Amino acid sequence: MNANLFARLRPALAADPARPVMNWRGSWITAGEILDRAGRIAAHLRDLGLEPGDRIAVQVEKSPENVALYLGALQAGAIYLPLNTGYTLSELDYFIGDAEPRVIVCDPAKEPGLAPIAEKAGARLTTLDAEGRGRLADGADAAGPAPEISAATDDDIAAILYTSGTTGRSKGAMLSHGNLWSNARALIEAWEFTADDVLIHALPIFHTHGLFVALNVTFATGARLHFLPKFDADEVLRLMPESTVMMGVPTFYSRLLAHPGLTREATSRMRLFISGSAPLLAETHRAFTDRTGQAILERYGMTETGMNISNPLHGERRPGAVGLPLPGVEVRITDDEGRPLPPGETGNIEIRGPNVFKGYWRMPEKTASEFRPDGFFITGDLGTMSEDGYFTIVGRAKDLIISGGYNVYPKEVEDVLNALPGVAESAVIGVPHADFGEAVVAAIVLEPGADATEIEDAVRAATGESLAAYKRPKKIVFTDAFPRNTMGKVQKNLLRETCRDLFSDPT
Ligand code: MLC
Ligand code: AMP
Repeated sequence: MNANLFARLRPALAADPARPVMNWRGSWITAGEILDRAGRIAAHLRDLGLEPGDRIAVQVEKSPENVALYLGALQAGAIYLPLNTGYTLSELDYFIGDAEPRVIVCDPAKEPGLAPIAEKAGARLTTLDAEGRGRLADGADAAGPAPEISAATDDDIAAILYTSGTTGRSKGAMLSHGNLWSNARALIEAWEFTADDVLIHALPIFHTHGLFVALNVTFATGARLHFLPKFDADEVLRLMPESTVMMGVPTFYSRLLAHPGLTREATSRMRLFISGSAPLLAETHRAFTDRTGQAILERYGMTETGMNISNPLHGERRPGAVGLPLPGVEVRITDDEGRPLPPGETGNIEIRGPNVFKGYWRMPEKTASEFRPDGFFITGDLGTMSEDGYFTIVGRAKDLIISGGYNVYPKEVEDVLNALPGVAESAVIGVPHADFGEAVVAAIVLEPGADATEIEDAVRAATGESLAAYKRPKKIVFTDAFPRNTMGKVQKNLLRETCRDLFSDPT
């Protein structure tokens, strides 16, 4: 049997082609229309020279055509490589040079800048805009019949998602068809997704959460979705009476709580609110229950593994905890040698299961260093398990900031700052922020004689040029020296303490 993820998602869509499944700006798109577009795009990608196993890099705005591109790429046997729409050309240069895609799909506005990068990589460049128009769509319109679904095994790679690293160099996590399908099935079972569900989809579709968790689960079950270009609290509240489930990052929930329209009545038709990608504060969880009578279901995952742990659909959804291992997923807490620790003790969170990725693209040594000999993947997150089996994330061994659900590795930002004349050294930290959970802050030690105002301008110019907006420091603080431990390492925890009220409301 063909293990291509598309072959597994297709049956529920093909069962009733006339069924409206995706609401985009007030119009419903049918299952048959989505499959038709995916097939045409698959045919066009083949015309462009794309062969099974080739990478296709995609940096386009969210649209139904972008979804069809994802499905069409799978159908054609390509390895789908989605890229955050906020990435700058210098970030794209690295991803494209590393992944060597056969085809790149970009917004027409990015084409002039990307053309030399594509040429260097030997890739074909084509376009798709936010309205779903461009050379890719034209090519699909003119394409011949859809190709057969490309044959794949569970172990073949379906997608590569880049995830930043503590060294500042991003790594491409290779996810197989089997990884993605096993995780979709585990979530369908745990959250009891059915064709009766209607999902509010307000997440971007270039990350695991909005792409795999939300779309694979929806398509596999024949559920429907309200597909929004981005999160908008007014729009989400307007759609709640005709929806059953929402998946979001904690910022969605804090923004909803700040909206007077969030009431028991407004949410009464919803059966499930899911949160993940960043820690949900227990106080947000409780405030949401007080306002709506509904307990948010928090779950825990990551790019390399998909979803691992989830609070139960039936049973206690514990504020501050991420719940119990998903079906088929093994979770353990270990010491630094990988020895399991008893309940109540804090250690490394390690994962094993059919959801765990195949390794980092062209980085065998890095891959090997993140697995234990018995196959457990070391997540870099720290946690604890209670006597009754609930897991809680208590911190991160990796130096990582999560801002509004996006990951920022300080090293990448520090490298940009340290290269500026006048900066003696820098330390980038995450500081509590009511909207984004954590916000990026740069602490800088100036070289003697350097002017702080000039450096602020230089930082804004340099980060604006080379880093996506969510990675840029929201505030810069200057200090004479950093606190250091006896090994000379900057004590970021102490810096964070000093800066903890930077974003607090003075009132
Ligand atoms: C936008 N900005 C951010 C930001 N998002 N800054 C920091 N962190 C973020 N997350 C910038 C904008 O560029 C803008 O900058 C300014 O902040 C204000 O933007 P905004 O209009 O308030 O932001 P908005 O467009 O509403 O976006 C906020 C958001 C969005 C939270 C809705 O970031 C979002 O959809 N996040 C979801 C991320 C996600 O899907 N994560 C899943 C990863 S998968 P300027 O300079 O223009 O003013 C994963 C695995 C798992 O983690 O377990 O799921
Ligand atoms: P990413 O690499 O973008 O997939 O981000 C994955 C990281 O997000 C994990 O390693 C965790 O640090 C974090 N994360 C995801 N879900 C949660 C959660 N529910 N609570 C705390 N952290 C989370």
